[in-house]
Amino acid sequence: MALPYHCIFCRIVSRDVPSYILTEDEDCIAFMDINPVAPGHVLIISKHHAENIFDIPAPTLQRIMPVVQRVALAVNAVFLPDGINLLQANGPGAAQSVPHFHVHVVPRWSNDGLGMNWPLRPGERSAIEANAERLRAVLR
Ligand code: DGP
Repeated sequence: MALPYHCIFCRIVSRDVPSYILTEDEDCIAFMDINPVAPGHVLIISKHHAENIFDIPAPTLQRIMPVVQRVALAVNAVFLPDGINLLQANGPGAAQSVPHFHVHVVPRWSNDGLGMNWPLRPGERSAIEANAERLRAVLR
């Protein structure tokens, strides 16, 4: 498959752009994020150019997730964070800045000030139920 030349992550896959690669296999590459929000912030990207969760083939995703787990275990062992967030953005409304499928492994420390946490507020039951019904209709 021809790689979109304009895609920065495809250029990392083809080694036209250097990166701090940690591990790779047939389906994915894990490398250090160039704009880390914390020490040990890693990206796992598909080698295949899929834009996001909507178009990555499910079998590819299935093979990538164990690599995400391996990287998370390594980040946990090396940086000893208080926790780890996996983050995977889809579309501009979700602040996806690189339209090539990737998963962030972000080590977290209590009170690290990262704006990824939200307060737990109970939702309105009738709205939750109505939304569940709309989704079940699509998932059926
Ligand atoms: P997102 O905004 O969720 O699409 O995340 C894209 C991430 O990719 C962002 O944290 C910065 C990182 N990034 C962008 N360009 C490069 C690059 O050329 N090299 C590396 N290592 N990371 C990059």
